[in-house]
Amino acid sequence: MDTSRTFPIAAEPYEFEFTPAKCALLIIDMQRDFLEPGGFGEMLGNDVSQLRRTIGPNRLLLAAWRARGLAVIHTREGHRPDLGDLPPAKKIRGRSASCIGDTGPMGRILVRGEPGHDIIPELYPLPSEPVIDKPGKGAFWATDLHAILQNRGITQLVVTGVTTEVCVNTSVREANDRGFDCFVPSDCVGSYFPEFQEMGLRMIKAQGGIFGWVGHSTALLDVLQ
Ligand code: C5J
Repeated sequence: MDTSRTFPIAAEPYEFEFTPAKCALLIIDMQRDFLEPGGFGEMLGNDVSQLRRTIGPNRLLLAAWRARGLAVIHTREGHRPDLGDLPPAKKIRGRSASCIGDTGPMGRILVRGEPGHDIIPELYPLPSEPVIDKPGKGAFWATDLHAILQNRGITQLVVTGVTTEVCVNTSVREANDRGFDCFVPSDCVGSYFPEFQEMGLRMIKAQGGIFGWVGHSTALLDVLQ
């Protein structure tokens, strides 16, 4: 397969011109605290099965990307152990009994180096795959992601992960403003809330693809396999 070729991929609002050699798989925040039973997300009362259904499709996509030697980048949301990068507004938001930095079911909540902050074993990064530690919802803010993508000649992103309406949407919008074309496979992104899953995807593809394209992972796999 010639990865520098362009393949039209079925998508909304219209086909996505997929050029594998120029396209990174950006997997957002598939962290134990968000996805695993007994983690912080479930402790807050969320139904983690809504996120866990994305693990299988992400595994297939990740395997196909790796098999073709294409760029894979992972992100994790979290903060320095000294919490020096945690805005006070983010810490107190929600008036929850447990907040970022406190001890949760899988170590200190959203703190780098803690078990709950790490990526789920099913999608664990290879040593060659950059892991972007981000203090915010967007993958570009206060990170070196843009430089890494530019240095590899990446112009397109397939964005997967959780949650659809928060970190996936924020990262797609940041990427779009920086000139990247983003394709979001609907089966590889998840929200705790079905209505936000639907609206999060509709917002991306609305108005002629105002932030990007939405499709299904099988359309990418058909090209890569
Ligand atoms: C992510 C969040 N990853 N919902 N974080 O979406 O706080």
